[in-house]
Amino acid sequence: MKYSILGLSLMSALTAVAIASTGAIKNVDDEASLIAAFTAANSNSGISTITFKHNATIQLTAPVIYTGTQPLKLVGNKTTIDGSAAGSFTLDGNLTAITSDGTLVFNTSANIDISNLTVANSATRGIVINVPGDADGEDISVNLYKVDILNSALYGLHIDDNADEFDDGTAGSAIGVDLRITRSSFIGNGTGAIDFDGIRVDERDEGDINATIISSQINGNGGDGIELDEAGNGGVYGTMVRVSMNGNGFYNETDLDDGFDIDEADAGGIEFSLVNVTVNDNKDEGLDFDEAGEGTAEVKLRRVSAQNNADEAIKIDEEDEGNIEITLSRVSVTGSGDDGIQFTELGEGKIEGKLIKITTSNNAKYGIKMEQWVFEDEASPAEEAGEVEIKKVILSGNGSGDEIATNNVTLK
Ligand SMILES: [Ca+2]
Ligand SMILES: [Ca+2]
Ligand SMILES: [Ca+2]
Ligand SMILES: [Ca+2]
Repeated sequence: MKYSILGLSLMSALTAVAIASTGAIKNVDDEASLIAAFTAANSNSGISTITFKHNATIQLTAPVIYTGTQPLKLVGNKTTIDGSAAGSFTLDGNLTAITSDGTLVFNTSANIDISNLTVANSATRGIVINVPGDADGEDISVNLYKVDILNSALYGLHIDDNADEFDDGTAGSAIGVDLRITRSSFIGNGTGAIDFDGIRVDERDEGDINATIISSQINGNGGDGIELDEAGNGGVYGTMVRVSMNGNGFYNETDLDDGFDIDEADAGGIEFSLVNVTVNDNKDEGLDFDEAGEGTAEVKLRRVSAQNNADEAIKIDEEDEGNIEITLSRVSVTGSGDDGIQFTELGEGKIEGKLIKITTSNNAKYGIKMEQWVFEDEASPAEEAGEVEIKKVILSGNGSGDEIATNNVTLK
């Protein structure tokens, strides 16, 4: 029997939960039973599933922390975990929040699978996954299905493979992060301190970020809706289908934030596809993709609508070796506070691709601006021009006129 190896004191705590012979813990429905379940899983690698009672509400008084090495599945059964008293943070002189707390914390490189669970009102972060610095082997896989993370003071979901307390520098583990999110929502997070996002992935050293997000809402977060932050060897790859990223980035009035922010540095590129996505009313850019170092930014947008974003709606910046490669079709951009669509390519490399069935209207500056430089603002082109195919592209009412603005890019 699995429980025969558990200590007596733990056994008494486990009276409210049942451990089946299959390695599952069932009927979690309050703080004591949740702590008991995590404590059991931390000491017994045979425990692979923790199942909650249907529709329970669990009030936590402290973070609940997983430290096991086995893959763990949480079956939420529509339970809500209220983290309003689960931990705290302090503000330093720069108004940066400092804490290691979260409502649910996983200190592991094992795969984490969570379904049908709500984490609400977290005093710090909602769900936190800390990848140990010495992790190696397979990438960690984080799979969320019908998970709602609502109204966290700091990050909603934070996957942290960055050894630095403030997520600076390039020290992290040798593995990457595979994130899959389906039918989930991240709403109203990041309203307790500056620069906290609905979803934040920090990946450093070796390894990629792979993100697949399907049928989900990432709305009304104080920092970015979602930020994927990768440095060191490796890139950012992924797909979003049927996702909204609306009304994010309002918390820090002196440095507003985006709907979807990708920062990729060092070797490795960005390859991201968005299909049936809305990016409206964000307080900085809608989509803000930055690629630096060796590597290309390859972005495919299909049926994307971006309205009333305070800065550019769709912005891609690429530096150093590598290209901007774009395929945009059925994209509509209106009411941006800067250019509607802005692509800037620097260093060695080109802008290449297609714009098909695009409308861009009533943006404060250009509807579309595409600039290819070796060094920004060089007097004359120092390399072969890029080429972008234009088909059924309509610009109207843009503040800087309704021609596509270019530098060293040929439209055909
Ligand atoms: Ca890594
Ligand atoms: Ca990289
Ligand atoms: Ca590059
Ligand atoms: Ca380049």
